Amino acid sequence: MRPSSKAVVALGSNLGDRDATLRRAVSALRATPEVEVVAASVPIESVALTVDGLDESKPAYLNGAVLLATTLEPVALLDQLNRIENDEGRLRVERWGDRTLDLDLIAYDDVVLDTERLTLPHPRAAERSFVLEPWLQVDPEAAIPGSGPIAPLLAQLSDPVSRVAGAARLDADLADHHTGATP
Ligand code: PH2
Ligand code: MG
Ligand code: MG
Repeated sequence: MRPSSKAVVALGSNLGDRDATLRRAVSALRATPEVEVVAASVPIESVALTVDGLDESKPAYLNGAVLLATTLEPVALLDQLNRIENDEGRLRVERWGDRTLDLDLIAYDDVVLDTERLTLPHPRAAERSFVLEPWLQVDPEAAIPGSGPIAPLLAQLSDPVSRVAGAARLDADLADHHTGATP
């Protein structure tokens, strides 16, 4: 087996029951062979960022991040993220538009890659508090290849994020663990 690599995945949802969707996604990651969820953030709330900038008239996002240990290669991991998005019945109308679930591979070890399907590290991660804030929760020492440690990067950003009062970490066990069994 390949040695284990470290990967960061950002989660986002701004349609439907956002919190439940993110928690199901973390459960699905945990259930994925060759993927271990090492740490999960609490959910945070953020104003929707669109191609035209922050848009308070759009439904707000819940965002989070998980730190993974995986023996899957980056594209194989991306396949699994896309599978989970599809299993969630991901609904997306336009680029950067509203969506039920978005799972983005943000970083994978120190890999730098630019292909049609996958760019690593994620090219806009360093500009987004809604990515860096939960990432800092799961990996305080993290750095972005080419941009440096995430803590000072986050300190420079101004897109607003807020904690959800009382929210448990996204990997806290679901009280309601049956999926799809009820009509
Ligand atoms: N994701 C986007 C576009 N805009 N805005 C927020 N607040 N959070 C997101 O996760 C997000 C977004 C594209 O993936
Ligand atoms: Mg995204
Ligand atoms: Mg995406």
